[in-house]
Amino acid sequence: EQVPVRRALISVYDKTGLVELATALVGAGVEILSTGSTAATIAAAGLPATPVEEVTGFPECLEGRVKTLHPRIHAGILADRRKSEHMTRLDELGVTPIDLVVVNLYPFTDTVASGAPFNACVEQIDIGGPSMVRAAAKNHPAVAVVTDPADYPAVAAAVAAGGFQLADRRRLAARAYAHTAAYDAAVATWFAQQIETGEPQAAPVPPAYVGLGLERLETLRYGENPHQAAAVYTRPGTTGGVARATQLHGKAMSFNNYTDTDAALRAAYDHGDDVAVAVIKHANPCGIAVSADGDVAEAHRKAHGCDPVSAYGGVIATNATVTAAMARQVAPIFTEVVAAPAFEDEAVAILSAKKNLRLLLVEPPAREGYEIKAVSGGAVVQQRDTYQAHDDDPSTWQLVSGQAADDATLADLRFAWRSVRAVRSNAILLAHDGATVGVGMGQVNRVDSCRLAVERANTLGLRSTGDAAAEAGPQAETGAVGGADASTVLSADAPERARGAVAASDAFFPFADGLQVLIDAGVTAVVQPGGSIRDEEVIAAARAAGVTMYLTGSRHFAH
Ligand code: 93A
Repeated sequence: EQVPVRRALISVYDKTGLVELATALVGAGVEILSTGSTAATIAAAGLPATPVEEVTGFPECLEGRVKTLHPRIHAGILADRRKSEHMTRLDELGVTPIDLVVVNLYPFTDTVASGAPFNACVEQIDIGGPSMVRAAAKNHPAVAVVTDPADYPAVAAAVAAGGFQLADRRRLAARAYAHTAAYDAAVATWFAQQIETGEPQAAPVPPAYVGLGLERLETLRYGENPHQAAAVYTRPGTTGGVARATQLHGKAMSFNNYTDTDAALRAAYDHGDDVAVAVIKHANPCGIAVSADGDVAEAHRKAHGCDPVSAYGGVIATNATVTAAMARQVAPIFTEVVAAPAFEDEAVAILSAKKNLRLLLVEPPAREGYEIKAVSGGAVVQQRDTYQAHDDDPSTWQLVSGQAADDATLADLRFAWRSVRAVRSNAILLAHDGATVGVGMGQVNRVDSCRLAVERANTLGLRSTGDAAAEAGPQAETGAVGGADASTVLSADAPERARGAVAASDAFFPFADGLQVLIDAGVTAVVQPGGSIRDEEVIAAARAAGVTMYLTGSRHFAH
């Protein structure tokens, strides 16, 4: 099972850790074969490396397009060591086997992200690298394949210890295929977009926003509706945010995708260092959740569970790396966009199987800056409602009714207060255990928002059919989605999730009636700005019910 490494082929674009790895391999008596600038880097460190040309007897040519694409390389990687015919044939052909392949690929995604022209992007599609990676992974019973410089120390250790075990080579092979699948998915998506876009169209939107310092990035197929012309603009100097995202997979982003993704990012990035996931539809949260253990898959399960009916066709954003575990949960749910600062390769491979799902790599959005809203005859411009506002800290709040909240309740109040500002006003948000359980949004009076939050909390939840089901993930389906082991189902007799929940209100209660709706539903603690001329009535209602109430002193409308 343990196969010693005698010969390694190293061909890497990213030279991180290369010299350290080569030093270790040479120290273990391994012969290194290498391509152009990789070989030069190794030689410059005073280490021996055999150029691939010496093995192939064929010069690197066509501006580097053909380097390792040669039978002497691929036969060396692919020969099945368990078959004597293969080994005899290698001998006859004078080919020496290759036991370790270390490759990282041309930076295609970075090139696209840099705004390089079409032909320059095409040139950065690596052909020889993925061929070697896939060949080595196929022949994992004998060959180890490494695509990530982070693995080099482990590689050096394994080689020194006499070679890799079969289990290691299998693990590396699985990761290698996820890596090349993600790479090809990025190429395919970009290519399809080039065809869709075709020749640059005449500008459908006049460059009126130039005066606001914005630059047009791209023309969209249409706006909020198909009869509206639209384009995406960026503010020069801005780095993060959805306008600057790199798309890894899926159809071109639509106008509504941009605005919903922006709302989702805003919700996901509003929780400090906590790992958070937000699911958004029509600019409002279907669910938001954090994971105390930093487990993004858990946060997604909880966010999805708030309102699985509405999550259908939604946009998901997180402030953490999308893991393969989260990707497996998302895959069965019809979703428009998944936006994140990073994705595991395996997650990209899983989600890329969904033709229409857009995967967006997004740098954290800027916390400061201005928002522009067009009004007839002009525009209004305002400073952004900052993430991590000063009133996030419960120690700045004033307890006006009931007992001081215990730690768990206070954590939920803090979560609810940070979440409610991602909800369109009038906003009432119910939360429990780091997750929203009921959201009342967009009503023209607060009492209706309270009713809506309670009604949605008590009708839309996931009901577990068994204890294990709670761990099974969001399998609730809305017709078009099929969950194989749907041990968690959308319930007709859902639990009363408002009972025992905490509530946040984006602005003060003008009367006690809205609060009374929450009290009657069993809400135990409330956080709200205060500042109504009827605050006394409102606080009296809370006191009469023994409900804990904190005032924050500031409000967070969002329209
Ligand atoms: O242009 S290629 O598609 N043709 C090849 O035959 C080939 N062989 C290795 N790209 C090829 N590579 C890639 O070159 C590797 O994947 C790696 O990214 C890069 C290393 O080249 P160098 O050692 O010259 O920097």
